[in-house]
Amino acid sequence: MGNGLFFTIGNNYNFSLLPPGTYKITGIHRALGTRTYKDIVITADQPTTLDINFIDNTKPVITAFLISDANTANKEYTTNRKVQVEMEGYDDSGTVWRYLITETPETPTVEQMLLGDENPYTSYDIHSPDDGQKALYAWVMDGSNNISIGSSVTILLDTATTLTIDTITSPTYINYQTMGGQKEEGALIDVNCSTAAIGAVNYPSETTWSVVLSDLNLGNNEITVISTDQYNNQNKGLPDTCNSQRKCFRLLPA
Ligand SMILES: [Ca+2]
Ligand SMILES: [Ca+2]
Repeated sequence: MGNGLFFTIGNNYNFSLLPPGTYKITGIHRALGTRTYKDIVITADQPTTLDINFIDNTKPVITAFLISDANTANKEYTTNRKVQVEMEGYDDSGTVWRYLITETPETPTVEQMLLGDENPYTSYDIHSPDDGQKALYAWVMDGSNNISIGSSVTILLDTATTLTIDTITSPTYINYQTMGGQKEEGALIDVNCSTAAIGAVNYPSETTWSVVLSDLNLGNNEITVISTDQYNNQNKGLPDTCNSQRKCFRLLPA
């Protein structure tokens, strides 16, 4: 008897039967049959019962992870960044300590897990920019900071597109003008005006656009701006002056 002795503790094992020494003992989870190990030291005056706390080395698991459109319940396609979530985790200790959803496959750190929720998510806002196939990853952590393997699902995000047009100067005496505004990332801008020359549309950033119009006609120059995202959702510029439903430069005689 002594170092390295291996035995299994039955119910009500009487430790006083053991001679002094160091023992490696095995605990078997009643439900899972998983084993954990712990070294104990038995001394000459050992009491007959011991309070043994096994170290939890067993990762929790994601037992369910589903996302869907909150209105249609469609699991493959959504028009809303806020999706509905069904999520369940399990740990051998009986308690899942934290739940977390991420948008990258890397295992979160313990600190990141602690920023998660004590309860399973019921909804989630997709943060990553742009539309397209979105992968979400679910994670759970137990009370001993063991983090599960991630579970992932994907859904196609197809949001309505947005467009803004900055305030323009009108009426004006200058027959060339720059206009621009905000747009959805990934969307393309189309500018039309039958009474002026239209330059190429520029994209100073992923979410802004600008264009130069020249040779404006005297009088009203109605301009139509249409934003089209990668899934062909369209948004047209808001109504403006000149009795037009679109932006309008009124060019005055010099
Ligand atoms: Ca565990
Ligand atoms: Ca969109």
